[in-house]
Amino acid sequence: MLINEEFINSKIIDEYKKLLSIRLNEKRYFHSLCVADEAKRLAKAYGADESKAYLAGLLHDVTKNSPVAEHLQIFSTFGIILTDVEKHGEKLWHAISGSAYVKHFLNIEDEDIISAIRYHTTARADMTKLETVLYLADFTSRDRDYDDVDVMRSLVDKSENEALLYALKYTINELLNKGAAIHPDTVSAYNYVVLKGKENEI
Ligand code: DGI
Ligand code: FE
Ligand code: FE
Repeated sequence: MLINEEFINSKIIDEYKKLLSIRLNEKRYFHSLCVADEAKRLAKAYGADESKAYLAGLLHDVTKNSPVAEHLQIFSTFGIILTDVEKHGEKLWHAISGSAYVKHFLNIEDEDIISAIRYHTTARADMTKLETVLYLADFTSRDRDYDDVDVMRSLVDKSENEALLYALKYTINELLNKGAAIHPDTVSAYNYVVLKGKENEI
């Protein structure tokens, strides 16, 4: 891959931005640009590939504004079978359809990027560096504004694991308060980080 700055200013990235500006509403398009910048910054701090992080950040919500019919079409075309929790959690669909979209329609072959997009909403146990970077960048990008955003922003600069634990607790709490189902990958991600913390105490 080209060196980071060259890649980020390349025609390829311009083309992706153009596509996103058509597919997404203004707010979501801006969010995507912000997550790309934040993912690049965190990649540098955590030792992940900055260009891959930027691209994964840029494309992570590519199907976020898609109508139900498009998600369903992607699922059936690529043989994706949803679990019950996924069927009833429409907010989870864009991570699943988005990863298939970048793989099959944008011809992105890099499995790191594909899986970072796939798990950017639920997280999962034992995430790769790039998966973690994207998951956290989605919480701390400069467009974000929620109660604990300042805490999250200081945590990502302090400790990857502490930030991850805080983000997972925050999400699980929100879901509990809403009475929503918690995806098993989210539970596994939480358990994994908690147990890893205990191991380090021994
Ligand atoms: O797409 P974004 O808004 O940028 O952020 P995101 O992809 O993290 O999506 C956040 C939404 O996903 C939020 O409304 C909560 C929902 N979500 C996250 N984890 C789970 C979940 N919903 C269910 N049902 N279960 C989960 O484990
Ligand atoms: Fe998302
Ligand atoms: Fe997002």
